[in-house]
Amino acid sequence: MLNRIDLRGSRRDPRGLLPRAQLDVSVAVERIRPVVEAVHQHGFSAIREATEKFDGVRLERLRVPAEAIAAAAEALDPAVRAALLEAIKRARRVHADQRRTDVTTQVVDGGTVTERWVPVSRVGLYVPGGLAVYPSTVVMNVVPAQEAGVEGLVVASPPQTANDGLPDARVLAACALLGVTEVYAVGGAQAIAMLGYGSRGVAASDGSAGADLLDHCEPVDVITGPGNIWVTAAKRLLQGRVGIDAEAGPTEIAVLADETADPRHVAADLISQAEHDPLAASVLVTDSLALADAVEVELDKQVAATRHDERVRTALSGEQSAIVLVDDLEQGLAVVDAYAAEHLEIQTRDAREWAMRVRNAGAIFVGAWSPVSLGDYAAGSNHVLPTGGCARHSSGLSVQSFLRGIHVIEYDEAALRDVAGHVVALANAEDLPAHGDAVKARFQG
Ligand code: HSO
Ligand code: ZN
Repeated sequence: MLNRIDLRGSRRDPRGLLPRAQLDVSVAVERIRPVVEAVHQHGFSAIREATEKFDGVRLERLRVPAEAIAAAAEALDPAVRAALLEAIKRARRVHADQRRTDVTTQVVDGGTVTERWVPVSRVGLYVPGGLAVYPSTVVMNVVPAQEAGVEGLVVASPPQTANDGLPDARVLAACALLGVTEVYAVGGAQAIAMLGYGSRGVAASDGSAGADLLDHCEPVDVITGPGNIWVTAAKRLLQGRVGIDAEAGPTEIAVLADETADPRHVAADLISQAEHDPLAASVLVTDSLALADAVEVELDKQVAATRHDERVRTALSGEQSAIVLVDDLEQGLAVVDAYAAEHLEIQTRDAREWAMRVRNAGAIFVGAWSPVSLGDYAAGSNHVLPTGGCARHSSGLSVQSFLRGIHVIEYDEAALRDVAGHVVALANAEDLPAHGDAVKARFQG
């Protein structure tokens, strides 16, 4: 079912070896630009129009009433409630440890620089609908923002015809369990535009903007959360005006395994992420031909029995999924490092040692008892992770995503006098003498 790439005996450069699902976000940006611009100009009326067109729902109001959120929490299946509470508790423990303390450096006598960590004021968290609904993603977005100390937390999620035009009930219930009260039933590019520009519209005077609407969404400072290509395109368009987390593409799992791995587990893990999306990538890198063959056999068996078999089969047989055969784990490590998977499992002898040597991955799952699904829901780690090779330069969502490190500089007279000559010399070297003058002025009669 999976393509095989045989690197045994080959010295091929592993960079670019594994094809990735082709998603052209720049084309999508052009498609959604008019929607985003309309929301900027007209606010509510444009959001309503886009929602009617793309979601088939006519919104009377954007904001989900408090009673609906409470009712969703009330109706939540007790097992799901207990699971969400446990997931929240574990995520809080991990993310609370990510909080930063301010650091003051005494640069010289009388001169300090303090790095002060300040949360952004207001964030918009996007929770997708689509092929699946994601109450767990509510947890993964909200917990780090709360632990960072963000005061204004807004969730946007597409309205579901099946839930009377409200977001999915489990998403609403997760909001309730986390104490989030500002939730909007808006999805897609129009949701991102609403979060970035607010819902009032700059052309409110044309009477179409719903200027009198009681539940307007005010603009946020940062937008996070995964979404489909339209959401990603809108985030790219809004970036700069607001901060965004990494662009989320289709999910990926890479497994580095040797002959000690259990083929049933490896196959199950490859299927678990393929279940998200026909464009999802599942990659096995192994030095054991016997394991590769056994995983293939298992995949045939398990895919036939899995619920979303069609989606999984499409993902596994796509060009973005593969079994890569290598001579040894050293070569395997080079392959997974070059690939920079969103999720990387290490199922080998001495797994922890191999894991410590990995440079590029969104998250690393070590050994036989740490499957990606554990991290998706209840390890305490975050599941909003860099895809598409972005793990080479970016990290997953964390408390840090919601903080700014502000430098606070405080020198006294003697300390400034001491360094004045250097400032003047550099200012002159850059032909910016007024910079030097600003320092000199303080020491001239
Ligand atoms: N594997 C997804 C997250 C997720 N899985 C949510 C299940 N629900 C991207 O990391
Ligand atoms: Zn998942």
